Amino acid sequence: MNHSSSFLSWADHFISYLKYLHYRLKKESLYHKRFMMLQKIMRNQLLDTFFQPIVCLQSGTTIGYEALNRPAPSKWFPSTESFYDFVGQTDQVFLFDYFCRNISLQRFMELSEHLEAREDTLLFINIHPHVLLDSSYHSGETLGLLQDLGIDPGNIVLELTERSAVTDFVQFEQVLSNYRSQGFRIAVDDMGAGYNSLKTLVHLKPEFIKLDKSLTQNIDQNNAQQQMVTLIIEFAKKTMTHVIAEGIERVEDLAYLSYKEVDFGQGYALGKPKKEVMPGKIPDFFQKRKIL
Ligand SMILES: [Ca+2]
Ligand SMILES: [Ca+2]
Repeated sequence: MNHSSSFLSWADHFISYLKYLHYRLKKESLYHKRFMMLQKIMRNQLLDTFFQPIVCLQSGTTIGYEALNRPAPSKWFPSTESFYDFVGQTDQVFLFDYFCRNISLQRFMELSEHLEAREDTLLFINIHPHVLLDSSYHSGETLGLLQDLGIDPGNIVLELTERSAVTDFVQFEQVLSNYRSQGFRIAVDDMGAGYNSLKTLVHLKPEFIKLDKSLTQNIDQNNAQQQMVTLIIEFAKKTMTHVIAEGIERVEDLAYLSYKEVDFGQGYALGKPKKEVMPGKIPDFFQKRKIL
């Protein structure tokens, strides 16, 4: 190799290295900016809480609401999903979970005064299963906040929502029984998506099973979904568990799921998530169709 070609090869390496450094700096600076934004969101409560009604498919009564927290779209987080993905990469998961839980409870109390049967209304709160398992997390903190706000733990349903695997079921059952003894109820969220398998149902014995939209949407046209949902409904009946079908947007899905005697439903066809606490409704034309 002559001098000029060895210089060229060295220069190539050097340029690649500079490019790599540039890429890393850019990535780190993006992370840093996003992290600062997350801190700002928590500090200044820059988060909207939406309440989506959960409706009894037979009577049309709203039994409760799921609290959904979303940051306003920003340059750093163009979508809610990108925001939650980022939170999951940081060491702020527990803190953020705690922040969301508190803000959901406070806002629900502020906004639900007009409800007729407020004392019977349930509030569904998403919670990361690992938060419950963390030894430094004390259930007493949530209880204390509920007491301050005048909420009975019996009105709170904890949705175990993260699509990550629960592996230590023995420990988890103990933690959940502690919560239940305080009055909380448990829902297994996104059933049919990710890791929430039938095994989870057997071990966690939830009071509610929330069927993921991947099982409920277009169910009238999909035999495999119908078989799976039928199986879960039968299991639920035998174990005295309530089923909530999520993602109901089409009247055909609503018709199929109420025909199969699914207890409750959630989705745009019954009520969109709103910044106010507004009861949902079975569409009028659907009610009429049922009578005819
Ligand atoms: Ca949920
Ligand atoms: Ca869900």
